[in-house]
Amino acid sequence: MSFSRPASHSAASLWYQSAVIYQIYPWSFQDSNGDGIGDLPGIIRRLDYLNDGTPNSLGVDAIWLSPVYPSPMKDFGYDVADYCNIDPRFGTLADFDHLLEEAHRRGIRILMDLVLNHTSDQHPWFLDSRSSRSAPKRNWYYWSDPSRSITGRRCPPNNWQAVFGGSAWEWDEATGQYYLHSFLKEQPDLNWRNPDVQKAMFEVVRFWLDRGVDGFRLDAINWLGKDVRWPNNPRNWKMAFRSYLRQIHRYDRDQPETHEVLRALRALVEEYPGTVLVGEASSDTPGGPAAFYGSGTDELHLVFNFQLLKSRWDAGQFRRIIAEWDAAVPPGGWPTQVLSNHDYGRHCSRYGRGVDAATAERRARLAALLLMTLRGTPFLYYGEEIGMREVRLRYSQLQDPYTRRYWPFLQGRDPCRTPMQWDASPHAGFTTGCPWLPVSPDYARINVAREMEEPTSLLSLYRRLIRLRKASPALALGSYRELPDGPEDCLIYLREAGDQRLLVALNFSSRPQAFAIPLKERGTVVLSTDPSSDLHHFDPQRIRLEPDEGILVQIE
Ligand code: TEU
Ligand code: CA
Repeated sequence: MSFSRPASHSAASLWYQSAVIYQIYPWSFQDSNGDGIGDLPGIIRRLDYLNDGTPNSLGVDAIWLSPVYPSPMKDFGYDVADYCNIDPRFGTLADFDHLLEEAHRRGIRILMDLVLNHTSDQHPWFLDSRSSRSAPKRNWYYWSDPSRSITGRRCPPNNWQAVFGGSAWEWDEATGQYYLHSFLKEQPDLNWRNPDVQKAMFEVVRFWLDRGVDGFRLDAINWLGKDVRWPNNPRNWKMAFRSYLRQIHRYDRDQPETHEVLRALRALVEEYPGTVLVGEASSDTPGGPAAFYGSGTDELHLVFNFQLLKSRWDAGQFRRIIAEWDAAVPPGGWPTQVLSNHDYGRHCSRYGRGVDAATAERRARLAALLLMTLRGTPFLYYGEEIGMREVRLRYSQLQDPYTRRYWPFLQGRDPCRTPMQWDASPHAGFTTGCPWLPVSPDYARINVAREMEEPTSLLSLYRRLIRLRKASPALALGSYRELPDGPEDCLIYLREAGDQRLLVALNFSSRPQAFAIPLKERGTVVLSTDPSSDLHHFDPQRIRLEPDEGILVQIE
């Protein structure tokens, strides 16, 4: 079952196209030493759950590990103070090597989260940079003189806003200049126009690839370039609660040099066959996230598309987004599919908002069928497979500065970052200590142990879908073709590879749907999301879907 890096570029290098990738938020997956914080030894203990080579396990092929580097944890690891080590909260480099070895032994690959745009303000590079205007690393970050108001008062160089609120410029008294931070003031932006920055960061990439890591999730890539003439951003006249959304981000990100960096990074990882780069770009980046595939083979292998997870639950919206994304990815690139993550929340809560519990449960099952049968690499967020919900928290329980700043007006991010729910023991088996965020009160019902034994549980559905996907070239690598002839509230598509043809029919409505489609061949229903369904024969002239039901059909 284990594997090693391919000797050269071959089909094995394209492993990520048929893989199912699982995001672990290390703070919340499994604590092993009772401090209430997840850690690497804890993840090792849970690898068999992720994939032990038998149908009992979830069957995922790779883990994307949110940052585990030394960090002051102002942004829970996305403020990196040392790119070539492990934060003591999570363990040691030896623990990491052990995790890598144990994962590889099970055929599970590991992607690290690489935060290119900024470091922690406690990183030695920034401590040097801010030490004086003539410091060797002064130009590794963006520094600028203040502007002056008409009354002569000192002001930031321009109107740029930080993603997490307030000006994107922080005054540094010691050297009498401002420095730029697109996110928190504790996350100063690196100056990627400086070749020394690229050189240093590429040494970090080699450090982890030489250790055997299988790739990287690249954080906030469309922020990498800035217009260093510091022009003001134009106003965005749409009403928005956050000051960041009241600007058009024409100059503080999305600059051409980002593509130069990504092409250089791609060239580097090509020296390590089988390495994958998956980029995170904001949905409103010009040209859409697909722009970061470049020609298809000279920038990133995969890029997240957040349109689906930002869309309301509507067949027409989903139909349009899926078709646009499928067409946008250039040949040589490969789509991704994602419905939940550590920033944008859990889809079970999102699609369950405003409907009764039974409908929410049916929608969660339908979303699982959609995610696992679309064309493109599916990314699962830890706990999504058991139907974890977002947790209502009191202000005093909040940890994330972004969530605290906008609470209670915006849901924020802590509610989707609560501990994994393993079983019905105290703290859901996540920790023997006091968890850093509270475990959801529904853990006695929503947990791995209970659902593992329940054949009709959501976990059992995900396990079955992942197995079907891995056994089916049409699902893993086949074409996507929508069949537009069904009801408006239904999404119907074909996945085809060679002589294998699979049809998926999803009823996004809570009404039964009975209809015909102009397909000549009949089929066999392989799976329904409705546990009570005994559907077997499929007749395209007489299709019937129960409310919120989806079916997977093998076409004869
Ligand atoms: O996210 C970038 C990003 O766009 C998100 O910050 C999003 O805008 C925000 O969470 C509001 O929903 C990446 C990481 O995924 C995020 O966790 C980090 O906080 C951020 O970069 C800074 O590194
Ligand atoms: Ca711990």
